[in-house]
Amino acid sequence: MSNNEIKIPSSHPRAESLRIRERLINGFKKGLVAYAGLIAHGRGEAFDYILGEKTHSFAIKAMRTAIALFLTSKHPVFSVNGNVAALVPEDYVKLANLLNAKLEVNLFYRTRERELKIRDALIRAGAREVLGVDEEYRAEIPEIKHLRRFVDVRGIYKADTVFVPLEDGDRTAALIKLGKKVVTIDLNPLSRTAQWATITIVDNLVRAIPMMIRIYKDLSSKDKEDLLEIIRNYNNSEVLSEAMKTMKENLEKLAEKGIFIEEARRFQR
Ligand code: PTJ
Repeated sequence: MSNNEIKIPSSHPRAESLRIRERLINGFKKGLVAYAGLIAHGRGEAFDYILGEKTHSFAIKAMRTAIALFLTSKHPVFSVNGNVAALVPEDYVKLANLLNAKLEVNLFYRTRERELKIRDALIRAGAREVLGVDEEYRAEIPEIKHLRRFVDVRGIYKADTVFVPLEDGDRTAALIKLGKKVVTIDLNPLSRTAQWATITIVDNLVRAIPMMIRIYKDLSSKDKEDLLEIIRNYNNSEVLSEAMKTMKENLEKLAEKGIFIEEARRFQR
């Protein structure tokens, strides 16, 4: 329980959203999440509200392509930040294990203490190996100016495909310029990361990762040629367009009514 000590009744209309928020606050109290991670989450919540807090077909399309890309990559690497470690540690580790992807701690607000705590959280969640915490394997990507430039030679440094949920735009751009494929999850289709990534999954991390595990089960038995066909048919610009149009249409529908909560409307004069 957080320091507010609130117990969320399941009858609360926003119970699920409050539970997720609580998970993040607990992650913050344990030292996994950065201060800015709380702010980032609030931003995500606002976009999720406009999406109707559900997974849309454009996100499923991006997830299917992402799984096809991971399955056909030589060195897929899953980057881990504080929000991922607090919100979806077990499922993230499970998906990485299924895809034979390396897990690497790579923080924007980098401190040694958080790195080690996140590594431990991943190990508790079932990770066999966690990269990004051993000084002896540290390499630098000079194109990145902030602390995320330090990567692991066995991981992001040599990766062909990197999964970076909730990422900073500069690093995404730098990884792309280095010739790597980048998959992100970002509820904001306008963010620089969403714009730069090879594949942008506009969905909530907490819905997307379990859904990707289900998609993996569907795609893992497919031939390589079928997977490559999925990748060839994908267009990230179209997917971002669909996400923005869905947000626009949702807002238009809601704007027609103004007050769209019927019970609240009854209390208006
Ligand atoms: O743990 P660290 O030090 O590596 O820091 C991680 C954060 C997330 C604080 C850092 O990468 C950061 O500052 O990210 P930004 O630039 O705030 O971007 C985060 C993006 O993720 C924003 O576009 C949010 O809308 C989006 N977002 C937030 N929560 C979710 C989300 N997208 C999907 N699911 C979420 N739950």
